Amino acid sequence: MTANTQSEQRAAYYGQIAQQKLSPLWESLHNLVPKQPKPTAVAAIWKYAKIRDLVLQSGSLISAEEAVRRVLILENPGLPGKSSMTSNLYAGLQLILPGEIAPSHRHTQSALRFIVEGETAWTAVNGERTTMRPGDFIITPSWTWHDHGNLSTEEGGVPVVWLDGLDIPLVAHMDAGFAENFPKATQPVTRPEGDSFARYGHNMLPMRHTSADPTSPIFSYPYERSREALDRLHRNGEHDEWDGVKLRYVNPATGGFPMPTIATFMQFLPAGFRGRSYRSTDSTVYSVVEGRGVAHIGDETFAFEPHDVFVAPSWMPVRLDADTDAVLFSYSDRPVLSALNLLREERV
Ligand code: 1HN
Repeated sequence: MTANTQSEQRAAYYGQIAQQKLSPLWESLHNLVPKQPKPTAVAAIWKYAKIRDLVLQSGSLISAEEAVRRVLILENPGLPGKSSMTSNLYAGLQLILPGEIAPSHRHTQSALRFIVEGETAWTAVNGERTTMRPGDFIITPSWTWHDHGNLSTEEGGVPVVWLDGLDIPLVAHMDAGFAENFPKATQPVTRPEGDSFARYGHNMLPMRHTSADPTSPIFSYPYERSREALDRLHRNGEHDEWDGVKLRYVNPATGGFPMPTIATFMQFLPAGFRGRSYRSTDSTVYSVVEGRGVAHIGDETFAFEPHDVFVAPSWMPVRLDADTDAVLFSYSDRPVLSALNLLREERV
């Protein structure tokens, strides 16, 4: 039998079996069971200096009310049309102008806000509002009402931009998305600002707290506190050759990750740091808070500065260099990999 007739016979056979909703495993086995992860997402960077004006321009094209959420999605070039940053995670830059409200709704997707610029916006969850300040990491737990606003111009409002991180692709893959709108634009405020931080933000828990909620009861992790911890550890001589000084955010009631699907981290790299290479099966999105440096991800090299966002997909070697003292926030799908016993790490 010639190669040609064989491939014709197979093609005809594949046509026949397709009519019975069948497909030949031997044609796809190598792709289905790769020797190591082959992420479709690629390493990429979004330079804030190039996109800031475009984000602000969206403010004159559509109101927050009409848009519901006025966001430019950071779409991974390897996942066109998928509104995704990685296979499991979403990232977007949201703009809210003075006087605007982003109306209250809830959904099963978990969200984080990492504030990029502006100090006059608030977000509300569970009847509590918190002011959003640059570098703060704020949680919107799954299925909680949430609305955002920006103080009016009379109070000195400025445009506020933050990075949204959600588990949208993961929840879509699980077919577990539910959403609904609150009957009014904003939810009632029932607790004073700072209430959840007083209860949960001081290495203490309310006396009769028993919940093992996988989502942290801390609503906002202020930058001031995280920065101070990194600074103190650096001055104490803490220095990891891969990470510099790196801390993970926790749910104080469980010691676990702050959200069931998303882990978050903050790290300090001293000026002159030349990090060693590591890789992991979680995919990580970085947001630069302070300083300048270079991220080497796979075969790519990205110079970074404050407010840039870059992504390291699963199993790509990552190496970080800092030209000045630098602070990086990052989030990943580590809790999911970990829970499913799929987390692998390699420090070279
Ligand atoms: C969402 O609810 C927000 O509440 C931001 O600010 C981004 C992206 C997709 C789906 C829901 C928000 C979102 C989102």
